[in-house]
Amino acid sequence: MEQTYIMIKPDGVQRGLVGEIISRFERRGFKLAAMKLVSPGQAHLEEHYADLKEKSFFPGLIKYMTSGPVCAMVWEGKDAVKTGRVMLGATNPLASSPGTIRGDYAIDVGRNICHGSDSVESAKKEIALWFGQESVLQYTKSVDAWVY
Ligand code: RTP
Repeated sequence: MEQTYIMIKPDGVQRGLVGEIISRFERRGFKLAAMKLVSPGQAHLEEHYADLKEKSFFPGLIKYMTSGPVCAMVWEGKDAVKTGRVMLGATNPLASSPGTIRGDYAIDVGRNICHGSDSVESAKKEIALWFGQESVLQYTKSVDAWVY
């Protein structure tokens, strides 16, 4: 089954949206494979967002992302990467449809609550960066037989 890296950004944690976001992925039928609350350092975030380092908003993005703890998660299921992005909504919350996480809870592109891997390849890199040798669990959920 496909895995994706989903991260609740500092504003999502501070606004008390961790439970809400986890709940949406659980209710959809995805399986939580790893989760931790961490305060990432600047170098770690610069690596995560390495492809954006030439963007004018990069310094502000790093400052925002180091402003508090984030909730790092791995979610697993059929088409988890693409579906995870659909559930998050567009990068700019004002362009996100109601019913998506950003469309329901955010306004500003610089405070858009959550991150989701944009491809299976990035998901693999991001899971390795955020979880490294730590265990991403493999287990059976009996409800899976009712989801698939
Ligand atoms: P993410 O990586 O956070 O899931 O976001 P994304 O793929 O939808 O968007 P990306 O273009 O990779 O941008 C990463 C994050 O940078 C911030 N951003 N600010 N114009 C701006 O001020 C601007 N544009 C992007 C957002 O936090 C975005 O999620």
